[in-house]
Amino acid sequence: MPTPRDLLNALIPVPLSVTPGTGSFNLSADTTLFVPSGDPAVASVAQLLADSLRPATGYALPVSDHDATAQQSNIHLHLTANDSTLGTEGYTLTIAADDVTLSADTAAGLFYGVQTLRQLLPAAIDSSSRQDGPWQIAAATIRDVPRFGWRGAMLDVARHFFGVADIKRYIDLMVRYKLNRLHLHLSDDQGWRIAIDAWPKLATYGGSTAVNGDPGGYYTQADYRDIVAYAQQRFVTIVPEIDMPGHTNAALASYPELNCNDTAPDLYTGIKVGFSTLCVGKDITYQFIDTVVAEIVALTPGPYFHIGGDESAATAPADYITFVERVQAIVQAHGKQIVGWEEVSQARLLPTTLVQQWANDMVIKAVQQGAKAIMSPAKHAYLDMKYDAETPLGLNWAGYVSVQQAYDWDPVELFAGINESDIAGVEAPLWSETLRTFADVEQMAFPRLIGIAEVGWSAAAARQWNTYHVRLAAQYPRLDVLGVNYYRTP
Ligand code: TNX
Repeated sequence: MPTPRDLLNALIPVPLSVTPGTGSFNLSADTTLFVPSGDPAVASVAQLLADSLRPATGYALPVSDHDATAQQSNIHLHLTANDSTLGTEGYTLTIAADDVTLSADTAAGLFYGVQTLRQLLPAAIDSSSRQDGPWQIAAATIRDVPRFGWRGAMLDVARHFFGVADIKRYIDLMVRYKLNRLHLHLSDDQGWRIAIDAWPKLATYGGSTAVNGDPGGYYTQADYRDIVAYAQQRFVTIVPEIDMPGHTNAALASYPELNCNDTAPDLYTGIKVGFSTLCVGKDITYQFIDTVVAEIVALTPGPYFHIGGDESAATAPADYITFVERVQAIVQAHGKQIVGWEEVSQARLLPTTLVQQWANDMVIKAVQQGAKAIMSPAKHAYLDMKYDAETPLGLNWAGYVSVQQAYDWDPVELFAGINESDIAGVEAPLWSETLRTFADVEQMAFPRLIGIAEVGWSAAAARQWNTYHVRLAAQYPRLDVLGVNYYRTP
């Protein structure tokens, strides 16, 4: 069993600074969580903390805004008045023998401090049934600020569909490691996964199947709102992606008028890419996109809309550029910031557009136009790549991505000419051609996603594989308690 002090050295992502103190704090049946009065966002963070600690401890852990007591053994959440060094997501966590004090400029910062606090308790804290304590936390002062604002995961719900409960579980696992963007790949050749009222067959027909003829599915707009609200409460921004002009067979099969020859193709359940395209020359194409964007934007409080744009081999190159520029204007008119896969770099981009690197160096062209980069290099960050030759699931077109390979890279070292200030952050995509169940998703995502989370949060100088893999081993008992089907390194 690791000691409280051991856990202080096992945090992932590794914080900016950890200064050990003397003794330890004891979470007890008398512990109260104190929050400032009149701040529902902070109270919600405290409630999430209390909810996460109650099952294993069996303690009441009330949340109160009457912090007038001289009692000890409490947890205090404070909003600091403009400690500009903490930024919008940083926090300070002070653990003393008597009390725990968590401070941040924002509720998001407090939420990240809470995730740190959870990792400082024994793994049994995550059990859904009552466990024996003691529930001690080593005394320390921790100051922590993320390196990048975009710390993402992407789930391909198009090749195989994963329901609302699965998405919530993914969010729960992500936020433990301080990830803050969940990009949902909502449409592809094999399935359209969100109901659009004005074009209902997209979901009911285009969403009816999946790779290999596996069951399809789609989110109703109520489901989608539910996901967004759940994510928002946990400071995760949902980034919806409608992939276009390629990767659109499901839409083309649902509505013949979207095809240049007015003929709907069959639904597709294979795994080839690059054969479908919306009809770039038709007005109805842009009416369709405008409606789809409008309906999704109405469900999306986050500032981003991802237009895909990858692997459009069936679109003529000049048409591709025309298309991306027109769609960029549509999304801008609906008030969202555009995200696109690296191929969109060939078009004239808005300076606010974000470009997601995955296979090559096209993103340099985007950065030269003032756009910022999201780094998802397939050979490090693609969670659908096999770990090694023995891995039963996944693909290997970008090579094998071992646990070390997923961790041991740095976003600024990928391309000469792309500097820290050009980079919005990192994202780990998980494509689901070979993943039929959520247990399969967990097998590919864990533990590699934890490494990507540290790449996104922690300072480059603080990251080393030699110390990381020891800290990662300390996470495995937690994943065991949570029932995560993670990949065990041979
Ligand atoms: C390439 S990455 C794709 C996806 C596939 C993935 C499989 C990207 C933008 N496009 O359509 O699912 O490879 O790894």
